[in-house]
Amino acid sequence: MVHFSVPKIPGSEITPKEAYVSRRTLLAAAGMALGAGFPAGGRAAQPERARSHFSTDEAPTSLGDITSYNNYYEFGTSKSDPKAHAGGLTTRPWTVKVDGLVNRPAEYQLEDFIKPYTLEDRIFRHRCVEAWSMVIPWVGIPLAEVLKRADPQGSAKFVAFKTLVRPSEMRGQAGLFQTLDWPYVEGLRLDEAMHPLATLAVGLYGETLPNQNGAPLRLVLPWKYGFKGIKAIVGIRLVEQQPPTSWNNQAPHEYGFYANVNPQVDHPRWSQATERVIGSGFFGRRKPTLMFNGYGDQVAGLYSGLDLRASF
Ligand SMILES: Nc1nc2c(c(=O)[nH]1)N[C@H]1C(S)=C(S)[C@@H](COP(=O)(O)O)O[C@H]1N2
Ligand SMILES: [Mo]
Repeated sequence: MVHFSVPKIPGSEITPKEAYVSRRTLLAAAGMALGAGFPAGGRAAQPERARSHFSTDEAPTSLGDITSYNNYYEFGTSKSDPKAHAGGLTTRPWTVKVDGLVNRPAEYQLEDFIKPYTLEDRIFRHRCVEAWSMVIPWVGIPLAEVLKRADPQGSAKFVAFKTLVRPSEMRGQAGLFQTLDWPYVEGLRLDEAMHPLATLAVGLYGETLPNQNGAPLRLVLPWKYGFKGIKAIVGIRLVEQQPPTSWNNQAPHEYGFYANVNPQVDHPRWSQATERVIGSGFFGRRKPTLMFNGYGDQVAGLYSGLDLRASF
């Protein structure tokens, strides 16, 4: 069953044939494992997914733009580097470790990690701190489900995430010019991480995630700036203290821990009042940026009593 209509993208446009096939296989495996929702006779390549009611009705940005204009410093600092260089990253087998202050720590193979959950189409606005935006049709699961399975202990107050370190396949980690310290790390307060909008994505446009978008597993937080959406996750750890985060480490006066989208608090180099809509022509249409990227009705309650100017 098709739950929303997006143009069907020929695989040849995005990736070599083999990668395309393995993408479909991953999503199919997830659907198979769920059992439910498969038409008799099983069109295995298209497992049924639920459409999240959080999804926006705005038209998604084209697959071409979503996959060719990225930040992913493990592969270089320019927007074209991820598409040019992330293709060589080996994403299978892939191990995800969930540990720290939990009663059920575990190390999973990716397939087992996502198997218990129904994949959802989650079409979210995406706002980068560099003042550009997209609308991205992710396929993912709520982060909260994964945290509940781990059974956090009472002392757990934050969640820390880390990206793979593999300089042999990530040229930015082996580079002459130090950009960030590796691994890329991110973090959330536990209540933010438990919010139903917080998503672990494994797919895009109904197919397995392209490498440049963070395959095989990445975080999506639509009310926060894009840099919180850590890619190629290998570790999720429940901790007591606020964990360090990559861009905050690099330039604390420019990038805060919270990084909630806020048109009233400018970044020192970019006004956050408006955003350039990617894919809207050469000069790019600008539109006003919304508080919490338009997700205020859902998330504002997480921050009542917090000074959003001081805790940016
Ligand atoms: N590991 C890792 N994750 C990362 C980054 C990075 O450099 N390394 N860049 C971030 C930034 S700044 C943005 S805007 C998004 C961009 O990718 P996307 O369009 O696929 O979300 O990825 C985020 N996740
Ligand atoms: Mo970003």
